Amino acid sequence: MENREIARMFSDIADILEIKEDNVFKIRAYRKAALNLDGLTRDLAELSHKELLEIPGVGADLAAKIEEYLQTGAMALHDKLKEEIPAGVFTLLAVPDLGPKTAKAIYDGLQVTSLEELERAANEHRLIGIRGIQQKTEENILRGIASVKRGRERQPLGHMLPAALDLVAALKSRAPLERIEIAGSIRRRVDCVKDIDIVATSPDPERVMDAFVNLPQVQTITMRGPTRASVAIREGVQVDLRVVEAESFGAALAYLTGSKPHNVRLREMAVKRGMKINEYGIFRDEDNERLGGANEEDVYRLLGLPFVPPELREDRGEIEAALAGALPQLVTLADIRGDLHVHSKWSDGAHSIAALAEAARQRGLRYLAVTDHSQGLAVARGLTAERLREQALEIEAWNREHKDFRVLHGTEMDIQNDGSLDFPDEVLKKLDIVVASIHSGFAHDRERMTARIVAAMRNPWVSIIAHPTGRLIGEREAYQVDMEQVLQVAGETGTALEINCYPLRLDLNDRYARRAKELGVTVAINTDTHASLQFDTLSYGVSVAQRGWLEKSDVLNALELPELLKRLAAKRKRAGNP
Ligand code: DGT
Ligand code: CA
Ligand code: ZN
Repeated sequence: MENREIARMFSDIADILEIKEDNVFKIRAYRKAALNLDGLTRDLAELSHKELLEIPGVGADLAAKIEEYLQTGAMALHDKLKEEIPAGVFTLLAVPDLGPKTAKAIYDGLQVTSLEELERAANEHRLIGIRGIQQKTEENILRGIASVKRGRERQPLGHMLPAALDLVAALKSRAPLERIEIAGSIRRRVDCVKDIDIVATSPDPERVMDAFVNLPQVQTITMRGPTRASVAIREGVQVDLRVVEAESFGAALAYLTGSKPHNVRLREMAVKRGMKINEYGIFRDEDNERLGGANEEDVYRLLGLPFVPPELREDRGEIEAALAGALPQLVTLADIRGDLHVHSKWSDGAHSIAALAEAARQRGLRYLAVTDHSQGLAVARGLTAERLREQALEIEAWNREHKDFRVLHGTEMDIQNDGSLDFPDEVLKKLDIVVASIHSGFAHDRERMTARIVAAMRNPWVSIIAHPTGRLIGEREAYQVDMEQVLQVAGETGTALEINCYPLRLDLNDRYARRAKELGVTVAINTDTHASLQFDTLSYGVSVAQRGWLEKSDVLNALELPELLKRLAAKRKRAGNP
């Protein structure tokens, strides 16, 4: 997949253009395209020219640049611009919240060219005064440096899972394999992972090793043995492959899937029962007799446990639940009936309402809510109340023609900087659903941020809070917010909270999703689609829900349409609105 590289190049171009004070619209287009390429679940090389143009932010000009890179492996504009800016500036740009102009100013003023030097300068308060930097900014920069250092070691699941699947497919086509599985944190669907762990069986491990280290994705070979090898693919991502005996496959898979704390618990249980579990199998202590290990189920069965889904293996109570026969019936992708956060051409989406509905129906969904941005969000061409009324007519007309699928009319209403909502109740009450979210004022303190969200939830017409913490994995930390209070008020007011499926958001994360369930808060798993390809990201949101122990009944958009409509009406009724 070239998606990541091209996204990075676009983001570089945007940064340099910003330093050069070029056209703001051009800069914005590159940034938007970069973000959307990053979140794409399909390989850019597989997309037609027409499909490229459907990616938000990608017009003819940027599509040509993508094609140029796919054909030649280079992008002339990127290379030319990059020569104009000292490399040290790019190192600094990796720090979240450090804008291009500030990075350039720090570089020019202090000759700082590495993160370590930047950290020292910030600790010695030498940044204060540069382009208006104050102590608070300096603290933010230090936090940013810490997150980059962590980030160097970890990558979003949205990048790593496709990369891992890509490797497995390539290996399957080049070597004789019997079984092959991705293990480690990727199999557990952790949102941010360190490396790729793969386990396989083969009649000819040597040939598998050969094929593996010679894969086109491989950049360096770290280690190569007869049944085990480690390589680095692009961006230094480490990949470990082990070929094991068929009789050990299940035990090796369980061992390598982890998590480590989960495995420790399993081994302790085994010891108590006179057994030993390791990556080769499950053995009886007294005579070392092999009891199982070919299949992962053996491990759990021999411990007297039901199979524990990988998403739960974190030692967060799953062993106790398994022992008590109380593991959750996790929600699955097939349970999802609709999508309640979708953008059309009316604001900043790529597709018409009809096209979105058709794409959603083809994926087996039965309804979707069109929730274009509200007027306050000018950059996303937010809708005024007047435009919203026009949109209602189009949706009504569409629904009259189609009986097997329902388009709900909604809005993604901006929670403004001062905490007020972008539409008055008279506008909101005409809609089927209201999604509210924060798109500005990320720097407010915890109290103010929490108050903004709480106020939105107390409005009887607000159905869902979208991407409640605002994080972008690897790019932007969550804003300061008291999530416990947000979750409590969501429960009190009957407001749903979203798990946003966009792979760099996954917001709520797994822990907040679990807390939501504990508090009886309903969760909506929404794609925030801006182009119909993005419906494919639903699986990422479902994974987060699974890691949060959510069951079908915890998920708003797992409801059939009539029940959904009743549920949406319930909050309004509670507040005395018919
Ligand atoms: P990460 O950090 O995202 O790669 O997370 P994991 O869970 O994939 O961790 P990793 O790659 O270090 O190891 C893969 C699995 O192998 C891990 O989940 C459990 C197992 N494992 C690794 N090292 C140890 C160990 O020292 N003891 C035990 N019991 N298991 C280990
Ligand atoms: Ca791993
Ligand atoms: Zn949205």
